[in-house]
Amino acid sequence: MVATLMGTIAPRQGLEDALKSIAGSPVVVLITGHPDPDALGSALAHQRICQELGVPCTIANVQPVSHRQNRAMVKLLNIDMLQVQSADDLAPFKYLSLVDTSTAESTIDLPADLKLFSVVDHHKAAEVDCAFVDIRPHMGASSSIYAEYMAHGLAPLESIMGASRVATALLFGIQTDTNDFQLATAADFAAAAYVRRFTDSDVLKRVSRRVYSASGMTVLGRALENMVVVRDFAVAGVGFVTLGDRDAIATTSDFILQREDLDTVLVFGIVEDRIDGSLRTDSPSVEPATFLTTVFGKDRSGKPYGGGRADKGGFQIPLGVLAESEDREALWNIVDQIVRSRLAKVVPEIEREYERQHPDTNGHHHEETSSRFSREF
Ligand SMILES: [Mn+2]
Repeated sequence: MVATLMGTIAPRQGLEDALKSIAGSPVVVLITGHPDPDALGSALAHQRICQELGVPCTIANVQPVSHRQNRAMVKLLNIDMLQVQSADDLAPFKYLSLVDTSTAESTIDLPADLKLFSVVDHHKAAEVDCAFVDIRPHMGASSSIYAEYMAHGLAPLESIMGASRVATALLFGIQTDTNDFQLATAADFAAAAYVRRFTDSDVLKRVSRRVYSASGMTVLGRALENMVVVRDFAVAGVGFVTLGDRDAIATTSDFILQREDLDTVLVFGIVEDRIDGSLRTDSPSVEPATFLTTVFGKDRSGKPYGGGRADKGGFQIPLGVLAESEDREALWNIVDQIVRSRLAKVVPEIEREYERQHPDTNGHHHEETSSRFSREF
């Protein structure tokens, strides 16, 4: 309880007081982006604390749970979420609580009378103004912060019904955001140790197991087939990928990086109306954000296409009106060629290697590849 040293109240007490002051008013925890384990764990804990204090709380999301493991977590822990399509769906709520972020979902307009009530996060943020704010960038996970509230007596896991659901979600959140505890601080370990006693080991084991879906393996297969290697760098285009499989691009990149002679891997495909890609690197000299900006530049508003905090090394480039093209084969060929020529700025040998490794570029191998893409979608 660091804050007490400064003469202010402990965060746990601050949240309790703030929630007591709105007892009976409906709160929504609207998850920003694709729900991940840390956001889900924090949201469940927030909901449980609200219930304890007589505040009705609903967890909601706009964007789908896109990662297979996260879908398993939602299913195995019975996490009930309101799928929000438009501002109307949020009309029943008076207050908005944000977890694991300090910015609300931007893909929908929030109702004007939905009031920001609380922010609990571990990402650095600009000043936030609402009834309760606890932003601690030194913590490895927002789930660690919520676990700490509970350890300090706010809806303690010892006393609440269904503690194992909340505890398991929190542990999974901490585990995921700290990269299996490699990045965990002493406070994260303390939080994890507290929740660990209440977790459901069977669920944890089932959720943590890394499994490739059939479609994920298809994406991986395409990447291995189309991969071009220049020294320790590899690039692989995977064609069209459905929104539900977009995480396969990142897992494919992770997989290829395991090849011993490679230290930087870029995998890209077309997801809906954009190029969606993932850069993974072990190289001490490659900084993903710089690499991506050098290769792809910035958008019109001056923002880089990649380097978002949610997915380090992930990038998205809108295709604009090109996305409307009905000739998917032609569209893919254009995208594939553009990415390669952009990469040539950083890896000049890429074009030559591509020709060498794909000698049939304008011939039948190419058509075969393309027709496989179009057959699938
Ligand atoms: Mn987080």
